[in-house]
Amino acid sequence: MVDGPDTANIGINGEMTAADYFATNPKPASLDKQSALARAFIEQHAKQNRRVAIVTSGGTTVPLENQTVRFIDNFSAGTRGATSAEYFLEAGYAVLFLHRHFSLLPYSRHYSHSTNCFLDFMTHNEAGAVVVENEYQQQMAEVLKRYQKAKSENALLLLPYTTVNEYLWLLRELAMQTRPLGANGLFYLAAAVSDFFVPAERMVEHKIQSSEDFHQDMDTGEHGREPAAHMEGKSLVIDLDPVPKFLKQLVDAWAPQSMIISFKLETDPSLLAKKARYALEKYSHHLVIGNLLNTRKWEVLFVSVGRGERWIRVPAGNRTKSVSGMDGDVLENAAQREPAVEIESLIVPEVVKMHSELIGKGTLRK
Ligand code: 9Z3
Repeated sequence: MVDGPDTANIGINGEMTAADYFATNPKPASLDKQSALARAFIEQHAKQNRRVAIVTSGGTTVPLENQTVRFIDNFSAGTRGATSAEYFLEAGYAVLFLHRHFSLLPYSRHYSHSTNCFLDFMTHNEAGAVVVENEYQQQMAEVLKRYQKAKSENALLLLPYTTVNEYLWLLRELAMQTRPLGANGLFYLAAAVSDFFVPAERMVEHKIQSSEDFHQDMDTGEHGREPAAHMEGKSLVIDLDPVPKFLKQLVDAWAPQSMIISFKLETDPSLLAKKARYALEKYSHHLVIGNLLNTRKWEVLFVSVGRGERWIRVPAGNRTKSVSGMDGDVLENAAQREPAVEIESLIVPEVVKMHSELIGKGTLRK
């Protein structure tokens, strides 16, 4: 174990601790550069006494090979994080946006992965110059104005990650830099983080061969543990380790002065409240926002110590919006239906209110 803030995490039942994790999984090559960018960003906003939201967004990958051909991924597109980031900026926060590479980004999200490709928003004018179609002028002008304001104030810093290892190193690094913000720092952990991973010591170097004629030897490595992925006959067998629980470290050691909000994702409605409550008790942070995969754009459950449990819902009458397809048809597929009101426009002001209350009461540790 290394000395420092991680030593508070004692492994139980032989589970890997956060300290062990960082001692045995390699620091990403991009970390120092990202860390320097974050430090300058935090310094600037700490000087201005501005609140800063550290928003995490999008899924994390779990590579199966060091020279990665195959990896495990999850569904998250980064909608929650990118949308929330815009509302935090609107509420006067600066936003450190820790996101999965190529997932949705604040502002550009309106045009990047949408039903229409960005080229569908464009046309030629009479002089042949490329311009925005008339029907999109107003909406695009509004988004552009907000985007340019954020840019001119240097209020949005985008830091990408891809693997769960990059995510964890980056989160820890940023968290430990938030001290100068004091109670003005807020963590909004919307990323869909892998629960299982391949530790470095169990990762094979080369592409796993599917053909029986080319099967590699099972290299047990210096720790004597078998590779996490290998072929057995014609089957690929994958045996993943649990990702150590980092929330406790974040709350107790890395950023104890910040407001911390985690998300809890479930698919079984009967488990959601129970699991959200459990997380709040276990990690003793400020707020758990529970959501179900299928209804996450319409309703979320706030669970906090001070305010108990309450649902935040898109109001009836704003539950659906027709989405135009490329051919102008209204899409009937429910999966492509969107609420007319973004639920993040309801979530973020509530979170901001709670943050103000915590700052006001002086309950955030310094
Ligand atoms: C969430 O629950 C997010 O709201 C979603 C957003 C990932 C559902 P999209 O990106 O989806 O808008 O498509 N994030 C947290 C998921 C998570 O990994 N939570 C951990 C858990 O449930 C706790 S930190 O155990």
